[in-house]
Amino acid sequence: AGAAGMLFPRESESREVVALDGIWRFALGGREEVDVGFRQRWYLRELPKWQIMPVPASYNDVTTSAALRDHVGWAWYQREVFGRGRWRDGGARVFLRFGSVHYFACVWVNGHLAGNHSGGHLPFDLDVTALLEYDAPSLLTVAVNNTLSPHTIPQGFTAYFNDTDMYPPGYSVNDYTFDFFNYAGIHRSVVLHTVPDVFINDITINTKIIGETGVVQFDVSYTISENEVDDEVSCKITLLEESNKAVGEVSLCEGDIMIDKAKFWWPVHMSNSPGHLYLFEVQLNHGQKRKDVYRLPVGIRTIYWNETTVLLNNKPMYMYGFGKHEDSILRGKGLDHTLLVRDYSLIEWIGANSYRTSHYPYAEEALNLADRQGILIIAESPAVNLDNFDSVLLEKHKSVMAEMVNRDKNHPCVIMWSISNEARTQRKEAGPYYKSIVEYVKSLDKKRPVGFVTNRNMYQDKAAPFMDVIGVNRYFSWYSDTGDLELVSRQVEAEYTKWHNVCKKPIFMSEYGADTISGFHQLPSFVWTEDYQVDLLHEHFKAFDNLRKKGFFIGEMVWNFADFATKQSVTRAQGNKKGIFTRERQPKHAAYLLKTRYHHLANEQ
Ligand code: BDP
Repeated sequence: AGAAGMLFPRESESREVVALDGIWRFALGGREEVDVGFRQRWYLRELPKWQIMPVPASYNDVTTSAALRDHVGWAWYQREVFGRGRWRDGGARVFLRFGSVHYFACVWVNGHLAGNHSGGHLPFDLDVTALLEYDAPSLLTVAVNNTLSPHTIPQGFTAYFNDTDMYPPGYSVNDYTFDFFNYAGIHRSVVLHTVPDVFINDITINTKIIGETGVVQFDVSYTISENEVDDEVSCKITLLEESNKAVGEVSLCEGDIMIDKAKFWWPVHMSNSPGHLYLFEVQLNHGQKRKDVYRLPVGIRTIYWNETTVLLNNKPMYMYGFGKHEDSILRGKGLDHTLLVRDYSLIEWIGANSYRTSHYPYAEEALNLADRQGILIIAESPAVNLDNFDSVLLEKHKSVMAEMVNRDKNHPCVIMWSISNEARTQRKEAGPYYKSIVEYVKSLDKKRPVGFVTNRNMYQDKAAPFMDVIGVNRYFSWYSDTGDLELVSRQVEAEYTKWHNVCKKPIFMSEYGADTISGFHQLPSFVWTEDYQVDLLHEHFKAFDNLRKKGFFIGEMVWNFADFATKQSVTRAQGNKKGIFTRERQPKHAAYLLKTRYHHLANEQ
């Protein structure tokens, strides 16, 4: 697994990509570790008693069945795929790539196990060259399991109920403490893609700015088959303007390209042509023969940080944006291009410059768009609400961070890594755990600050000392001092000032907000009404303006961009309603207030 590296599948002269999105066959399995589907070997033939299911999508909300929505355990997907004879004839290697399957996936091609992957939100690639039929259909079967445990990321637990007067024998629930619905299924696109026998398997880009010169440092790695000779491999690198004009060319697999009078990558509002990208083209040759071509959009920008600021192209940046979710009606966490474009259009409308991929890595399609639109992204790992820390979890967490950094390292939009959200970091074990994970992430990427988001106390947080940047979530006048809006600005200012004084790091408010049911109104404002959300935001803004003058406060991110689904609970009204937009992506009243503020901040840039 993973032999093709984590390069986003792109077509080229040497690469083909075949989309497998569409309607698949689907059948529910059970909760046992060794499922009926394994025992009866469902991967050998057509699934018994199947129904239809769209891919990509969470399976939960597609049909009218509560059993399907609330299913815990195995679910089986299946379809035919078609290997072209020309792939085999040309000696290509064929990979099957899943953008994300939540949570655990087992994949078979023509009855043979192609591989496993554990962890949603991140892609995996399986070499199926030897398993496929060519110029004939092949049977592709995927078993998915959404059961969470203390060693999955995010964590969950199974609670057993032994009172047989009240519960049926063996009754148990798989539960979790994080605040969004544990949607499951094949969440992102699936493709078959080919690479030639000698192929580019990874590219690492770092950029520097020296005066008006942009420097693109690159490192291309490649794979050759055992019987080929390594020293016959060479790279030809061309850096192109969008117009296709070459601005630099070198024949090295590792080195620098200098661009005089370069156009740098800027976020929105800091330049009139934000999101400027060049195209980094790699041609891999073996002897005299061109083998592989891959084109990667790159942006030239720098990030530096100190105890008070994060500098983008040497200018202090201020983030005004959102915590978000991948969430929508019917498709749950399934990738949806319409939703993606709508969300980016709303971000532009409201004048935000940033968001955090709370609480897991988002689809690469979202990052590709953010690169172009100049949106700043805090890339967060799926480690939300970690509750206990042990060495097994640490290893799992590290491997998730590696998958995420590997996937996202070349995106200019990604300006920071967030290791986790609201972990129980007051625990003693959190100290060594976070020290180790921060060191590890820094060994993978030295060019971005490493941070996390906490809701703990600044004196008790054992992870905070290891961070470059700290996001703090607080719900003043919502979860604490409910209804006492007059306390908000004092509390925000006091709290965030104290955080900086104790930790000596740049601090931002990563979450604040109020549940608001669209259409509820009351004056004077009252909890759950649109009026209350407006007032609560307004009170926060006063504190933000004061904090900004103190020189360590680097951002405000309201919770949440839009309403989103949660598990059923009496504290949630058909999901979390803290959205500035409804789940249908229409504005609540507060959207207009936020628009005024964000446009004002934009004009200051
Ligand atoms: C914070 C969490 C976020 C929740 C939010 C809330 O980080 O996931 O949705 O609170 O309660 O604790 O709305």
